[in-house]
Amino acid sequence: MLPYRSNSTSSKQTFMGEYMASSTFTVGDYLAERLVQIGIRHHFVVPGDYNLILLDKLGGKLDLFGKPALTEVGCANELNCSMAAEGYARANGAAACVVTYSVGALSAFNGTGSAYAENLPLILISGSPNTNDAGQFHLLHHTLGTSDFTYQLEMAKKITCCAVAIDRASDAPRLIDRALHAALQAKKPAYIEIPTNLAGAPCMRPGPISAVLEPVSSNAAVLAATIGEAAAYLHGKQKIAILVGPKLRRAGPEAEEALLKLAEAMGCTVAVQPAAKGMFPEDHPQYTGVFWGQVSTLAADSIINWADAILCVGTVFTDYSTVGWTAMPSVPLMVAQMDHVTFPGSTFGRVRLCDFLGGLANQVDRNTATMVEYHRLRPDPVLIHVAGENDALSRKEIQRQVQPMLDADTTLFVETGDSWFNGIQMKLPKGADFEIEMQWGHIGWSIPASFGYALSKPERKVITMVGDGSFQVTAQEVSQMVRWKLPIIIFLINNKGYTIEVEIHDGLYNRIKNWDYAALVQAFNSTDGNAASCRVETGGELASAIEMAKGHKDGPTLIECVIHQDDCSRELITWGHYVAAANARPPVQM
Ligand code: TPU
Ligand code: MG
Repeated sequence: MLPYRSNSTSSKQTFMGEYMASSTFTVGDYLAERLVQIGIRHHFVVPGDYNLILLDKLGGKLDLFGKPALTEVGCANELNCSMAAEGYARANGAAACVVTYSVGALSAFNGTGSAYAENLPLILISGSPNTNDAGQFHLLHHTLGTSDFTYQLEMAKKITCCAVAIDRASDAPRLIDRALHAALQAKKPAYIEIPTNLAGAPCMRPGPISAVLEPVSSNAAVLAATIGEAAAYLHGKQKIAILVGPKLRRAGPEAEEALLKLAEAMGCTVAVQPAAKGMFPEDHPQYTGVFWGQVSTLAADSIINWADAILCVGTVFTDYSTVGWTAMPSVPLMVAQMDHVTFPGSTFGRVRLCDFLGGLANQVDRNTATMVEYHRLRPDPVLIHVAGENDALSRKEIQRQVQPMLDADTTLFVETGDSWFNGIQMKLPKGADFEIEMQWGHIGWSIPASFGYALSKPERKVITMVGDGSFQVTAQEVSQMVRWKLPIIIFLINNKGYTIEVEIHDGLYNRIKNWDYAALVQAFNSTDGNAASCRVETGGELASAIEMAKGHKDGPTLIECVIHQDDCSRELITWGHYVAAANARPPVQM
């Protein structure tokens, strides 16, 4: 790990020095304590003068053994910082991103939007102007050049479940707790704004953390009624299927376990939406693939379209996941979400997903009709062509060679682009995990997000598949993988352009400047880094590069895989046609 910054708050300081006696408990200390108590161990930062005292406080928080309780992780810019925190929240359950006012926060809003869309409790913390400046109508740097300093809070309200600005130190405990509680409950981001002259201001000590952590429990009467309604919905149906969506994981491991129990009690087929890949074990006999209409895997669509009842769990139906609205299930749905369940004609609130699924498992009848039919429909395993050593590298050959790298310890990150389709077609062995950002779909997400994820779970083998266009958006953050010596393996698929956009709608704007990606990573090494990188153009070269990557442990490995510009998956082409058609629908009202 990196040498830790010295705790400059332990001695008196001159700048804002009046609050700096080491024994004084401050607003910054309060925030640090709460972040640690909710399980955060790293905070992602870009410094700026409005947040420096706060950073000192967060970095100065010590654990019982006198070691830093929060490890500060500097990022190259605030977009990457927020995306790294987003990835960390996927692995850790919550994350913190600390930035400066406006110039930092407005960039970090992007990763915050991702956390909202992807249901992750990312705590965005921004330093802000001295509390005296607004009343004195001062014009300040890093602002719009007016004396209104409320705009950032107002903007944050739209992309978080709770946004608070601390105007007085005495309000800090209440407001910080409110924001953290809201984020953890809703699995959405929250925003906390701390003026530069309040981070070091004296503050009350926190009460028990249960006030922040305790989940809202199911209402017993509603739970019983919901389970009764669900049993009635399923009763008399002949062909029942389960469809799992991405919100299942956000409801916690208890919900995933309860779903497994319910599925086994029902004995029916279980398909997943693309963004929920890996949320039901792929080696389970009831697993029937990824359902997204015509580009489904393992013929999941044939069974979902045959079913007369679909129990949807954590599902999200969007233009992308329904392949341009061509794959909305046609039967009336029962949809169980994190805290409510909806039936055709009724909805029940204050029901925790794990309680509902677990309770229903004890009340359902076993009905294997969809499994019986699926055995007749299940496609035979595809015969995979092994390319010759000197054959030009192809998308399929990359897929074939990456597949055996996936094991129980692997987490596969797939980026927007054909990497989505290539990754979704891969088979996840038991224990392997899959991360995708399909709702927000920000190109470049996978580089900082896999970095943040790997910091939280260094025991996992992280593999990232990313296109050349996406890589160019956030490439700098590979340098943090170098700095932290994280052995992330990046497969950069260089098809010389924005192929996913080509398949939706082509134009010259989809061509990009080619880079020497392998050389760029060497530049990040400078004098003290140990990233490995290479460029491969044949199957044989890829095989050697993978062997090299497996042995490279004290830094990332980037393998630039050069393929032909027109080499893309059939699924992307099909999906692109339907998404283009959905985008092109004429206005209903002119
Ligand atoms: O495999 P391939 O070539 O499709 O992937 P690559 O090279 O990463 O290209 C991705 C192209 C792409 C764009 C430009 N996918 N979506 N977009 C639109 C877009 C623009 N800006 C952001 C931040 N996110 C986007 N999704
Ligand atoms: Mg590309």
